[in-house]
Amino acid sequence: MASKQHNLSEYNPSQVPNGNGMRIGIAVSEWNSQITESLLQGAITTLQANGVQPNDICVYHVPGSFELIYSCSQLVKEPVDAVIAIGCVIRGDTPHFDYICEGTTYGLSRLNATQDIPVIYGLITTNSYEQALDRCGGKLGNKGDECAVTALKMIRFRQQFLKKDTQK
Ligand code: DLZ
Repeated sequence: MASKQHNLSEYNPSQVPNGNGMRIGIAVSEWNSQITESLLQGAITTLQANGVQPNDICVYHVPGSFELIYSCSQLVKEPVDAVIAIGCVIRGDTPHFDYICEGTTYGLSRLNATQDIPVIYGLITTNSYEQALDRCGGKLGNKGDECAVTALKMIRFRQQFLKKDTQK
């Protein structure tokens, strides 16, 4: 959460699992690309800072945030341990904002509820371009960093259950 209390880039490294051997798929929207590319760089830097090998990070670009649903639904079928969805929707003067935010959020939520691989929500939804800049490396940190940390923690979460299955 980005707030006065919490910066999106702050995390406790001792609580982040080592990502060596973990494979991450990332889908990135081309809309508002200045923002989404900064989010992507944040995610990649933080994944690598926590042990993920560069060859284990697979990045795919899609036209807009709405296409994150389809692309992530395909990525979860690939040999990856987690998928990060990166997009940025800025409120304009059409209802598109609400449709895209709701549709994308619902689509990604459904993937999390129905598929085995965690899908991390890296969609920034803001009223203004400035607010988006604040969240992609500006005064509120970088949501890409937060997504990377979340991906590693969710992979560890899942591994706990995989271990239990093999012990049966
Ligand atoms: C159409 C549209 C609009 C108006 N705004 C955004 C936006 O702010 N952020 C974004 O990622 N995508 C936007 N799009 C494009 C849609 O996500 C989608 O790519 C198109 O509707 C085609 O399916």
